[in-house]
Formats: sequence, structure tokens, C-alpha cells
Amino acid sequence: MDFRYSDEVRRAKDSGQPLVALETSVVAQGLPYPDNLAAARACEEAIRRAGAVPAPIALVDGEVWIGLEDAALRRLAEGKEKLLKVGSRDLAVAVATRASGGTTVSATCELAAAAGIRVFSTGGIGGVHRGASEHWDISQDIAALSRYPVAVVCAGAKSVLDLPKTMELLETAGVPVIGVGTNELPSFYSRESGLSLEHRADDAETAARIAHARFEMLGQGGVLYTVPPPVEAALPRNDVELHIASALADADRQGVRGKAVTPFLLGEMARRTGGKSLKTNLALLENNARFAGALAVAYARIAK
Ligand code: PSU
Ligand code: MN
Repeated sequence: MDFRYSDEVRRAKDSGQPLVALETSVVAQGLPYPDNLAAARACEEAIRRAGAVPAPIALVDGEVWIGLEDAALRRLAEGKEKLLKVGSRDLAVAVATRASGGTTVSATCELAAAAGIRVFSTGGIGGVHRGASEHWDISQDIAALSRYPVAVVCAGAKSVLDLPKTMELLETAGVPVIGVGTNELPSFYSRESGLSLEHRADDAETAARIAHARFEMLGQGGVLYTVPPPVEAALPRNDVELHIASALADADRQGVRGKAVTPFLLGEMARRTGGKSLKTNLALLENNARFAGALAVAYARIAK
């Protein structure tokens, strides 16, 4: 496919260095400026420190960029122009209309796989929204996870979602969910969710073996690794629940629907927690990037 690679990513590909893809909807829609820019840079640094090369993916004037040069990252972060939230279904339109935007988990999985990148780090995945039996709001992320051979590192899914239904759908989609050093699904802002996981990996090496078996031996789709947010930055589950319940009620009252729901709730959480949720978000993004870096390094060693 006709992608535009940054110099750093091109060199890494040519010399067979481990790569980690990053989504950019978190930059364009998920976090306010300048925290979004700081978060993107911190993730890139964490990946480099782990010995891998970061590959943020985005749409810039209709071109798919694998690896973003500084000016392009700035454009996404500053948001002075119209920026799309680009999921898998939006890719063709974004390309054809020469649009710019941040890629969500679904589009990032798809593009990373097409670029031959096996590891991808994000904050939280989309899933089954609360009330889905009424409005059918279920993220494309699940379908993409099922389909593309990419190891996705996240902090679970936010409890703005219906987590038990999200876990059920992941099972239906055949996506293994691996707790990293835990037997419990983390819920993004909190280390707990009350839901236990069947599978765990305590280190990057074990995690990499699972991905390698799935992709190379079995020819299957993605794997989801869930890393609890760092202890010092995590929020108590009960507090998070209270804020989410009222933020969801507000979304409903204000008629916020569809793809606007996730960015709205993220903003509301930051406001309601006096910025604490933002700190948690930044800390977990960097923490996930660090593990993804180690995972990519271990994967490259096994795949040799
Ligand atoms: N969860 C977060 N922060 C985010 C997102 C999810 O904690 O920024 C973004 C991701 O890019 C994810 C997308 O892929 O929202 C899911 O959106 P939707 O629910 O509209 O599919
Ligand atoms: Mn949705």
C-alpha cells in the first residue's frame, strides 16, 4: 500500500528493528492541547528507551503516515484545522477527500498490519457502550482486533463502556485478552473492574510468545494485552463510577451520540475530577508504551 513513512520508521523497517504503532485519535480528539502533544512525545520516548521505534499513524492531507514528523504531529495536536476521527470505515473517505485526522484503534490496527507492524500501544479500546441493547453503539475496534494480526497494548476499557458485554463480544470475536501481571481486567482509570481474566502474562517474553503463536503459527487475528494503570496514578473505582454515571446522563440530555460519545466523556471526566483523570490518562499511556516497547523487542527476538 502507498503509505508515507517517516525517516525514522523507514530506517527501522529496512534494518529490521522492532516497531510499535501508536494511535493518534488520542491526540486529535482524546486529550486537550498541549497535554496531547506531551503525551505523544512521552509515548515515543518510552518506546525508544525500551529499544524499539515508535510509529504514530495518522491521516495527513489524505495521506497515510506511518511515523509522524514533528510538524505533522503538531498539526494534529494543535487542532487549528478540521481533524477527523478516523476509524476503519472512515479511511477511504479521508483518503479520497484529502482530509487529516487521528486514527482510532480500529484504523490503527488495520494500517499497522498493512505496514507489517505487529505491536501497537494505546490507552483504552472502544467496545460495547452502556445501553447498547437500545442504541447498538459498539465500537469498530472489536472487529478490527479480531481481524488484524496486531498485539494491542491497553489499560483495558473505560467503565464508560459496558465492560461485561465488551468482554463477551471479544470472546465471540475470538480475541484473547491477556492480563499483564494481573488476573483482573483493568478499567482504564482504575486497576480493577471486578471482572476476572482467564489468561495472564507476567513479562514481555511470555506475552510475545502468545502473539507469535497466534500470528505466525496459527495465522489468526489480534491479541489484547491489558496493563493496569500505575498504582500512584490510578483512581478509585467508586469515584470513577459516580462521575461516569453523571457524565453519561449529561451526554444523553445534550443528545451526544455515535462517535462523539467517547471524546465527550473523556472531557467530562477531566472536568469532573479536576484534571485528575487527565493525569491518569497520561501516566497509563506512557506505561503502556513502555510495555509495548519491551513486547516488540521480545517479539523480534522470537520471530528471528
Ligand atoms: N478510549 C480512551 N481514549 C480514547 C479512545 C478510547 O480511553 O481516545 C479512542 C480510541 O482511539 C478508540 C476510539 O479506538 O476512541 C473508540 O471510539 P468509538 O467508541 O467511537 O469506536
Ligand atoms: Mn461508537
